[in-house]
Amino acid sequence: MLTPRSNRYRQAFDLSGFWDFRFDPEDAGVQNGWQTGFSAGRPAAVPASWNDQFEDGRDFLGPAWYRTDFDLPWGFAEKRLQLRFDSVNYLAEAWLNGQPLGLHEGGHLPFAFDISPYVRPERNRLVLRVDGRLDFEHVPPGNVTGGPQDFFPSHAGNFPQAQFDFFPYCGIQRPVWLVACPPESLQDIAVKTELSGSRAQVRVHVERTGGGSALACFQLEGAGQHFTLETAFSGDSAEAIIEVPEPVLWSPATPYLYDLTVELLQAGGVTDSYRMKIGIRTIAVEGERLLLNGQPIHLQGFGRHEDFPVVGRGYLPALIVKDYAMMRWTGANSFRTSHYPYSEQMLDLADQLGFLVIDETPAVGLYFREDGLEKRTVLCRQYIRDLVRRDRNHPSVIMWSLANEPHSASPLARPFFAQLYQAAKTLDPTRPVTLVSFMGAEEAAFEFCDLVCLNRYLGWYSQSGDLDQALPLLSAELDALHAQFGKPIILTEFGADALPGGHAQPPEMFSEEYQADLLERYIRLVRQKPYLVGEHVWSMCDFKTSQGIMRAGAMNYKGVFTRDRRPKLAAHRLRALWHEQAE
Ligand code: GCB
Repeated sequence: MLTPRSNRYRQAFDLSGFWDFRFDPEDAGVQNGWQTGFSAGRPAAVPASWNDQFEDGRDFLGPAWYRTDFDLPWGFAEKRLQLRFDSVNYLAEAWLNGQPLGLHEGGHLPFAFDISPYVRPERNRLVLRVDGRLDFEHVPPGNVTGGPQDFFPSHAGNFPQAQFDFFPYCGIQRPVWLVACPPESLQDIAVKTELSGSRAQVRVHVERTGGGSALACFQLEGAGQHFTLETAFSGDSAEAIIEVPEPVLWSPATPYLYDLTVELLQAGGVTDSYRMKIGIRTIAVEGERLLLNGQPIHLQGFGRHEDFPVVGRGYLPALIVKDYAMMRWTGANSFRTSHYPYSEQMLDLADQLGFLVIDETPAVGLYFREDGLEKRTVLCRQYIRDLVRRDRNHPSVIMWSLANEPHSASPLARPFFAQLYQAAKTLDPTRPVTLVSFMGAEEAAFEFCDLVCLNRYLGWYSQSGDLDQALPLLSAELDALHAQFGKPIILTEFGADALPGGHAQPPEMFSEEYQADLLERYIRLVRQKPYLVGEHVWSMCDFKTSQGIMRAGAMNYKGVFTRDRRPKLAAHRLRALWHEQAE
């Protein structure tokens, strides 16, 4: 699915703004009333989570109703029209002018409905029912009874009862687009880059809608070079391989981007065109190393969240800029989109600024029981497919993460992840595929994943307060995992809560000093072991969680920045360490 863009042939109109909104606690289905015009709603901002916008809806997870009216903008007549939702959490059902458009399950990834048959030049009414209620069959799951919450003290008895450690924000969380394309248009573009010697091969695959004979024209521009190639469509697809001598490679040090333009040529000339930025680079696992453009790379950075006061998980461009500024200030070169795909705009900036991204599906807190397994399998396959299709052209994305911390002890886990791993590899053979686990030696999926990604909290949840005991145990476990799997390891989470402004000498738990010391000792250990190819601190910023006895103020305080992005002592410590490593 192509990211919405505007040019001479196509147009994307952002429907963001204040939409009419109401909660529907009785699940009474107000849809019919809303079609015909009664207005009992209140304004809600789109995009944003609804939970923190009002006094009375924080823990209300749905269903709720959104409604907006629009006229077709100038130039939209005679086009193929779609409504594209960048992210709605969790179930979304839409109607246009009373006609059902469809139902979509799962937040954080885009979906689109064709609206050409139902749309009018004026006074269109779009109605959306959104349901974010937690359910054991959903991914991520919630309200699990007799289930694995016993394993996770941080989730036991929390409210709302999420099977994961972040607040289950709901609503239209990213922009909604009205997209106009020519009746026959470009549908999808996939770019792969390979290096051989001092040349690069840029392989571009394009899909279109409509039949008849047509050509695809490919133009690549950058670094003072310009390449043009034309190929005929065979059916709905066309492919070109562009040879680039002496390319400028994309990397964190030089995040160089080329312009790729694809045009659709039919009898009358150009009928559609799409331009995008691409980077030329390779990423591979070789032995116990991770190689970017053939050179070993070490990841230093964060696990994090899309989370901010008032907007919840809503798209906030200034926050994205700020977060990159803060990550850069610490010396980070990478992050993981824990525990769901982030906005496409976040990845656009990663491409531009040179950050490396582990791109994760929304499959967090998975557990394995026969009931509901089939549905979860279908959903997880949908997530990996939609994630790869959305993000495969970003040079910053160096790895796919299938899941975070599944409860893989069940024998059902291995075949489940083997299948997902294969699906990811088929969709994208160019990137390593991994899974993030707390199970260590017991994680069956590590046998086939390309890297081992491990979360560890020794010195916090175990060996609490005792780093002298924690560190040797961690060191021994890492060596054993390396001996067992023979793969590169990334420590994808480690950390300690620190209450902002809490101090202690000698350091003790919940103080800023203890957090800074724990992180420093972990990082110094990681750097002694060549098979460890990355360290991601948990977490970049403090973030909102469900309420529960493990989370004072319904907050996870493992951030090295506060929720409003002020550095704690640990952020300064990381800055010193990561700059020292760079020297
Ligand atoms: C984890 C989870 C993360 C939690 C973190 C914690 O292992 O992956 O979502 O927030 O631990 O702070 O407990």
